[in-house]
Amino acid sequence: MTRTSIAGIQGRQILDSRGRPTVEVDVTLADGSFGRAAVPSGASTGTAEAHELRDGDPLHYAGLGVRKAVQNVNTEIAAALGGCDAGDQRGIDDRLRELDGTAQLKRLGANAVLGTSIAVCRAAAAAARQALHARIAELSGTARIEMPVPMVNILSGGLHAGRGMDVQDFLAIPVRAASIEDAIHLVSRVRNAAAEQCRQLGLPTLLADEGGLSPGYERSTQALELMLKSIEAAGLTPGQDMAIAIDVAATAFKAEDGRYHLAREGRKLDSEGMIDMMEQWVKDYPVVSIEDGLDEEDWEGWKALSSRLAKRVQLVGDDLFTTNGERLGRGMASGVANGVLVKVNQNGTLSGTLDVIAQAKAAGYAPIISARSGETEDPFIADLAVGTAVGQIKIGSLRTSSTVCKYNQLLRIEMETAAPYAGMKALAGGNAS
Ligand code: 2PG
Ligand code: MG
Repeated sequence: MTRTSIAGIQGRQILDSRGRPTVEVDVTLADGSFGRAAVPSGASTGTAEAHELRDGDPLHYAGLGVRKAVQNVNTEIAAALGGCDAGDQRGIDDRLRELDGTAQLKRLGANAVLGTSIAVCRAAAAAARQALHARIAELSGTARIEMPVPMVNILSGGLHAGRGMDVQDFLAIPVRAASIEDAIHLVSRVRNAAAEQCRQLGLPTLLADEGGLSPGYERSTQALELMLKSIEAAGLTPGQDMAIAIDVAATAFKAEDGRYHLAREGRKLDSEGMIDMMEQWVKDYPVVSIEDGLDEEDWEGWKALSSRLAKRVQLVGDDLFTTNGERLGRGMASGVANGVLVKVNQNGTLSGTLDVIAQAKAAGYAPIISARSGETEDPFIADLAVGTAVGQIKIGSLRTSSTVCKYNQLLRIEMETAAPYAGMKALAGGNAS
């Protein structure tokens, strides 16, 4: 036993921002140091994601309970990791994977495994009297930390807003901010202007899952027009001060017939048609980043999309890559995309997530740390984005405490470290200026 040996692990079931059960884990070390972590959960999920273990008991939270995952933390995981050195994050994460024994962490549950992995990291940071971002910088070999450029949800559709719009998210990127503090302030003006536009147009102003607005437009160009108007109404210049990102989340509307069903718009498009539509967005609007423009298994379509647009915009794989090194490697080998969304719970462990970030950076792909649409008050990803210096983060809108707690953590870190704002050079696809 040393000072940083794991002395206790305790899991519990808590609720996420959608009121659904999720896993929280506490880790205590021999010297009394403590770490706690809560696990997020997606709605538009990729098939290759690590497995979220749910009870399936219809009488308990309609089958969404995570009591089995919690039990796995409190029994098998606690027994296997008791006495292990929390300072050896890689060793802990390897042990967790080995104990589970399946590629997608199906047996113990990725929620049980990830909660433990992150709580261990926090406890180790506490033992070393280190800030969490500093601990992560050490684990990832980051020489110079940076404050990430936020990609902030303004308008939502898809599975985050009752399919009110076909496309899932329209986001704002503060292109010309001087700091994260400045960036958040500028986006706040846009978010408020968008709400005011909706009010004036008689559109709903109730919040979607990530705190964005859901105007329920039939066509994506209507949403893009609203984005432009909101940026202008905020006193900013579209493209110069504030650019636009889109998460199409196309996997959610690719149908059995192989076509993309834009139900609200009343159109069915093949991959080529989707690519034409995206190209038009880029021509007509200051769109600098497009995520999941095509389905997670439409590799041929992705190749065509990438050869058409990768030099002009950032093309991000979310469902496509699912923070999975093999899938990212396949994309790299075939020239697919130039950016990768990084979600800790898609991967399942902190070390595995850091590996994917390193793999992306080595190949010139832009990693973007991302929250899920079901979040908790755990601000871990703020420290992760700073500590790995990926340069970009996608959190959600500037509403609700599960989202705002991450922005607030970024504000604290900026004040404490005076780390420079990454700026537009962080984006892939010829956006650097
Ligand atoms: C996404 C995320 C966050 P979810 O698609 O990128 O917006 O959503 O967590 O539902 O997968
Ligand atoms: Mg996405």
